[in-house]
Amino acid sequence: MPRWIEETFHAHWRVRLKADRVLHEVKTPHQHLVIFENETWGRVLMLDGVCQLTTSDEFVYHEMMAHVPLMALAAPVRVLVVGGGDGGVLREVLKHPSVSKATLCEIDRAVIDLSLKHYPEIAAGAFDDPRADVVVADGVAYVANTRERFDAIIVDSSEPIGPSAVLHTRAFFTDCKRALNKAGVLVTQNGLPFLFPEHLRATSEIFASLFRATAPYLCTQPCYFGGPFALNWASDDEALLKMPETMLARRTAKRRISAKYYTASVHRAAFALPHYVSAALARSGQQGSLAKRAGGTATTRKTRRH
Ligand code: SPD
Repeated sequence: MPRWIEETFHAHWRVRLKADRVLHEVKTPHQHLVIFENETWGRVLMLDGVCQLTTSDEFVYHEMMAHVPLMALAAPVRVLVVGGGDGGVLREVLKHPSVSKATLCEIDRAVIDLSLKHYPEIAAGAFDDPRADVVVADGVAYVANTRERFDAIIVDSSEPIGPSAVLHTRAFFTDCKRALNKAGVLVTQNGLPFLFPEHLRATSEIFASLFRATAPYLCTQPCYFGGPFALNWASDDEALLKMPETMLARRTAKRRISAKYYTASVHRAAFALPHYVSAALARSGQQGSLAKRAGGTATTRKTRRH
């Protein structure tokens, strides 16, 4: 009798994947973790009943989390990844030759160890790169206490439930801002706007109150069922959102970034929002900010509250 493993995140519907072989299942000190094989998707990681990645499509999310902020920066040097224990974002960050240190702060050692064991091709050696600094710790405490300053902070969290809930709060994003260099960029995963517009709205409101320029952007991640997946961008450098496609293309070539999803034109286009997404943001009172579009990017400006 084959086992089917369900995503249990949604109250009224379930997606289930056939587990051809369960490779590991454990209740870690932080969450329920299961890794299994599926003929269509490859190896699958689910945490607390939510699909986090599959080896067949992980490149989409990991490339867009890393290259959109880093390609906008002329020469990113210090990067912090919060979460991301599978190493996929770290792998993409380390493709940028100017990066001299990439710190990855993951709360759950089991995610790192089991990812390396069951799909080492995702990290692809990133954890052994001398520029990688791997810290097993609570990301909230790490960001609150670090004296380092980063050119980019990438929050590769799971959903705002369980151990990741704190990674979606104003307090955490405020500390991220403090830990960024002046023209640094913060990006976070922001869920499925079709199903959880309030998640995107809440993060966007926090970002707009902390930063001069914020904008959600989208990618199509096949294993995250429910439409385009949102990432969210915040920075005090407004020019970074207006980076011309030609410049992004030049940097991609110069840095010799090979990617399967990211291109300079995808980068620019990702900030174009379907109406239902911008309408969800407008409902939060950000109408004015969304109206301020600069070459296809939605730039939000609000009074800073700190
Ligand atoms: N709906 C799941 C969103 C998960 C985001 N994090 C994925 C981790 C992959 N590195």
